[in-house]
Amino acid sequence: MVTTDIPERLKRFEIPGRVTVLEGNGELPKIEATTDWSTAEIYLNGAHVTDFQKKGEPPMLFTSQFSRFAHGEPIRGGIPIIFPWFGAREGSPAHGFARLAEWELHEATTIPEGGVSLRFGLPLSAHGATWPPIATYYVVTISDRLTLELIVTNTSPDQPFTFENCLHTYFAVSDISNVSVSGLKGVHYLDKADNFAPKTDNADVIRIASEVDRIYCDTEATIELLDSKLRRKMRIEKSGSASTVVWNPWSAKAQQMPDFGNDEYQQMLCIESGNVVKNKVTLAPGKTSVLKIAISSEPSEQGR
Ligand code: TA6
Repeated sequence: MVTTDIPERLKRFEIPGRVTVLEGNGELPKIEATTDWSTAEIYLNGAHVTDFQKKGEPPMLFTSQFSRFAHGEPIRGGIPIIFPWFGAREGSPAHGFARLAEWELHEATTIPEGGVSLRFGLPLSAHGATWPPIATYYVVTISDRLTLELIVTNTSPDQPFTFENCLHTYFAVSDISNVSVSGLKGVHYLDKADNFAPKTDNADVIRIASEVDRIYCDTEATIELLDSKLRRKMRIEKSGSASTVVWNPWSAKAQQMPDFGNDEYQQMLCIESGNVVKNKVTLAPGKTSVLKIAISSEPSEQGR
């Protein structure tokens, strides 16, 4: 049930100068975190990180000017949590129910040297009655980097649990023409923009000049996203993730998306870490899986 006093209920998690709970867009509760190095904002709706910015740097995440902000609707941008399935599923919401649910904030703490850690839980009510018993947590740690952990435990006494997950991260870029991506050379991928055709790209870096929707499988490699205009390199280090998805809708698809500007494809690139398609996860009863990524940045003198 939707209540308007949620921010008040969350006030007990506030930490002066570090963690503030306030009303965000669409009157949704939002947490603002401030650390010695950075700021971040997270909506309870989807446990959705919509902003991460290091002091003195442009934002690292892109969120659409046209995003919906409403209970039960996905936010366009930031880091949607894709779980427990990736992509379309007949009769069910695309990309699973985790990004549509209002998560609970369980804990907010400071960490040594001025960082902040927030722990969220996915309420059982988000699953629906027929879903297998699982416990799902999300830990967001903000410091000079943004670290995210999606923790899933199969609480069934006797049934395995199979799922997909993905941290569908929208990176902010100066202009898509200034961007190159490294870390995926020679890795097999399924080209969703070409009817899931299996392909391999042997170029040292990927540049984006048209629609790209690629599911790279069997790779735990660190990815680097170089923005030559900003002279910034963003890095995605990961563990517990065997898939990387690279997505930019480009112009024609952008125009079909009601919650995305016609030209916004020029300002973003999704590089998503998770376990999808052939890398889906099966958890034995009582077992836990952790998908962890750390997003950092450094200046880069490298041009194009
Ligand atoms: O991860 C890439 C993708 O699956 C694309 O195919 C694209 O449709 C995108 O996610 C966005 O999906 P959404 O349901 O958020 O519109």
